[in-house]
Amino acid sequence: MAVPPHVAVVAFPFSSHAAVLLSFARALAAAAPAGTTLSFLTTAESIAQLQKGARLPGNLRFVEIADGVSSGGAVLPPPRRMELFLAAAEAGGIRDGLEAARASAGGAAVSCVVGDAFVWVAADAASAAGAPWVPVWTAAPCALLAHLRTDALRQDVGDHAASRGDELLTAHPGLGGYRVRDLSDGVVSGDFNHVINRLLYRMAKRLPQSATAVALNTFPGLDPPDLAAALSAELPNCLPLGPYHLLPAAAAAAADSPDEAPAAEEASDPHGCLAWLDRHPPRSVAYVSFGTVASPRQDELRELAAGLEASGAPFLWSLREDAWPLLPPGFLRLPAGLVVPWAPQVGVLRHASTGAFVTHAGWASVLEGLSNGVPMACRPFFGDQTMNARSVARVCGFGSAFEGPMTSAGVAEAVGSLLRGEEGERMRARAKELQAMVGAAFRPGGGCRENFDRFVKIVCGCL
Ligand code: U2F
Repeated sequence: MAVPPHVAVVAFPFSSHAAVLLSFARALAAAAPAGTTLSFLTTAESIAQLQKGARLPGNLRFVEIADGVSSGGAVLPPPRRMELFLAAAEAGGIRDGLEAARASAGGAAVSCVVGDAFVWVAADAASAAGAPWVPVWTAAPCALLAHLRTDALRQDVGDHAASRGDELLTAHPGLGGYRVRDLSDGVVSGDFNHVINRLLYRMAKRLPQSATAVALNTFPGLDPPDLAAALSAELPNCLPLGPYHLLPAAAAAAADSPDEAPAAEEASDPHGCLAWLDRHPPRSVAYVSFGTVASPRQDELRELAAGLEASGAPFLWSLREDAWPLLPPGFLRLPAGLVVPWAPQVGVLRHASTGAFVTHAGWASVLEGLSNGVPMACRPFFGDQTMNARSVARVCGFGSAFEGPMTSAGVAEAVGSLLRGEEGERMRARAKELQAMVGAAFRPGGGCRENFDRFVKIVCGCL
């Protein structure tokens, strides 16, 4: 009798990455053949965070891996903690994790290593264990292509990133809709030695050599055809099967395991965001969030606050509590607004009252907005967010983007336009069109469903 698969899923335990990958792993757990074991490898701190969410399915377990931090690490800045984690992972942390996974699965060796592409060092551990490596890319395909093409882009742009900022990258197939200035940090400009930029550069070298397949957080039809073609030319088995946040419910429904579907759908709402939205008319509310890392400086926060007030629209703002004292006096008591430290974002974007999204253009947020047909105004801060904002505003056309810091007039104008303007109506129509494409891609026989089935077969050794 064939040995059942044992799939290790390796997380990048920072920002929203681990939560996204866990949701991906839940979907795999629901779709994998009976008897499959899944081990989710992440650090102790990340396990503690993730355990606050819904319970794990029976065939999925956490396995702790080293964070590389000696005592007192909690006070280290995130880039330093990332460096330590990656060094530990490369020095045997993933290999030891695979061994711990084997031990906790009654001796069943890991048969496949799936994982966040950021932790590309898992490719070596997988190879040492004789298992394929199947990375999951959580950000946008355009950013991945830019990383894969970094050497060519650097050669083209040279030291002229600033003076050539407005030039379109028409010489680079798939990137012709983006300007030099839109490229992610560390591709042709920025600090090439920043831990994330070094990681992405090395990752891009390894993906084409070592990946068996690559999961992409997109759906057929979202990206320009030449972008999809350029990625497929560089990477084996590129599988667009996102938005990832929709996978657990889709996989549970396909597997007919009703107890998994609610866990994937419901997020707790301790601050009453959904009840507050219930009290507003359809498409009247602007929802504001800048994800898990970005935080505007005080002057910009105040501009944003003034702009929201001036827009006259009701607003729901997810803002970390440590930033509340930076808001203008009395702002937290405005009757038009609700400021909360955390919102059940997917539920908020799905709510009929939400009409506009002011976002940092983190890729998960962009997909959550578009899959609910909500147009958005993007204020990118770092990393891939500038490319994502360009995708939203120009390449795909379902929103607008601030060029630089927000001003109160700019915010009032952007929010007013999204909620009431003709231009906003056009962007909403495009967002709805894309929402319908997502719906079709996730129906039986749809592109994402088929690609996810293929992904599961590759990972579980059935292909
Ligand atoms: C990094 O992104 P972030 O974590 O900053 O942002 P997103 O990719 O948009 O993910 C944020 C997630 O947090 C959730 C939200 C998203 O799933 O629904 N969330 C929530 O549930 N409630 C809240 O109040 C606020 C957020 C990075 F910074 C980006 O540049 C990358 O694009 C991204 C993907 O790699 O990772």
